[in-house]
Amino acid sequence: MRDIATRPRTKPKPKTKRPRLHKVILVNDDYTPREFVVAVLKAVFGMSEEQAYRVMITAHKRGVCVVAVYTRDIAETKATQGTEAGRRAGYPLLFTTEPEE
Ligand code: TYC
Repeated sequence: MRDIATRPRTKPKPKTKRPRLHKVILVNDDYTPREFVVAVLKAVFGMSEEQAYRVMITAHKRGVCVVAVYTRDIAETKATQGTEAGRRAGYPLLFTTEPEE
């Protein structure tokens, strides 16, 4: 009787790839007060006053600024929290996400 293979002949390939990171991007607008943007950056992203001011003023001048990078779920949650905080206060503040290359 011939041998019957009971085990796979090749080792399973270990899945060690790190998950792709996603950027959270702050988008400028003409209506949200600067201090409000700074307060949201501090509350949602745990930034200091100085870090938050720098990110806010960069978005204000250039149109957008990368706030931070996270795994996809966390990036999307934080972007939603920031955008929602603006919406609740009646501002068009917008955070978006984008996968890193
Ligand atoms: N441009 C806004 C103002 O002059 C401030 C602001 C900065 C709004 C960054 C949004 O992502 C933003 N009041």
